[in-house]
Amino acid sequence: MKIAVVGATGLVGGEILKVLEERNFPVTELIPVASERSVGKQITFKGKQVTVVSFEDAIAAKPAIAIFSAGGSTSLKLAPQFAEAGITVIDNSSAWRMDPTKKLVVPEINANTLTQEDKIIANPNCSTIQMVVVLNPLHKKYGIKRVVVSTYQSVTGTGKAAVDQLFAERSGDQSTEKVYPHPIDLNVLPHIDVFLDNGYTKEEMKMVNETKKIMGDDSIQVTATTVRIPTIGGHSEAVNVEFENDYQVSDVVTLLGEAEGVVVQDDPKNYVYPMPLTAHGKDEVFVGRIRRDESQPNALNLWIVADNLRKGAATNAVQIAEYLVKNNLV
Ligand code: 2RA
Repeated sequence: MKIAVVGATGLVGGEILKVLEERNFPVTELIPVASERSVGKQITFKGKQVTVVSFEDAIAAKPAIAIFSAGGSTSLKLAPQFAEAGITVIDNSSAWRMDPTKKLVVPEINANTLTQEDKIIANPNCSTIQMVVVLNPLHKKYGIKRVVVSTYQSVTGTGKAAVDQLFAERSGDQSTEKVYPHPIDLNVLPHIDVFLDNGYTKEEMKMVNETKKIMGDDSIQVTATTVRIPTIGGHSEAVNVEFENDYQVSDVVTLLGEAEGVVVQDDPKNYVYPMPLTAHGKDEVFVGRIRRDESQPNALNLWIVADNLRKGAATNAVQIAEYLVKNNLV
């Protein structure tokens, strides 16, 4: 199958190439695509050099699927052009996520809603994906009323320039481009994406709105504080959940242990809990610190970690592509 990766030279684009390779996705021809200034560059895929092409050449090559990771404005402009050419677009930007005519897909939860008619499929925000993979099985069993989440997000979520800023600050180099309005090394920024009129950031409202859409239940109340921290391995989340019904902690552990895409790491006495350092480069979502919230009836505390470039972006997109292929939807 011919596959285009739009934004192939970016951090997420590079991860998509790795994940396609590792998961042995049936690629007959890889078409790396990027903006004008990267056209002609070489990228490596399965040990071979492949030349980056323009958007126009990619559409003319008619891949079956194009995985986009090129930002919202590129996606708004180009995804419809790819779709009109019969190419199924899986888009990593926020451009289409809340469009009621587009599906917002986490394969473990709602890939079964996809049809051949879905020509632009939205990949959710990284911090939302890892949370809903864990919450969905709990919602099915106990009914979630309310979620309070605080995130600790990796600089890789901002992109390569942010990783460069972190390491430049750490080495004392002041000349590197500043992506954040403040230093990030030895600091914590309660600020991800832009501030909105309601005082929340766009990242926080993504977590609120996307959770309801993916889990197909507008009654789930979510409130979020999203925070950037100086790490690169993945995003971490402290999640407080209030259920309709009571639960046993041991049943929650068993349920999550059996949930698709979830790994329980919960043995605090032996210092076992999820961390960005151990989640880095992995496709699963890790959950630990599973404990009763003793201040509220039917409430639970969780600690969730995943590699935001993997399950939060590349892996989720490739899993959608795998589902399309397996179910003859492309
Ligand atoms: C971040 N959620 O971590 C974004 C990336 N999509 O900044």
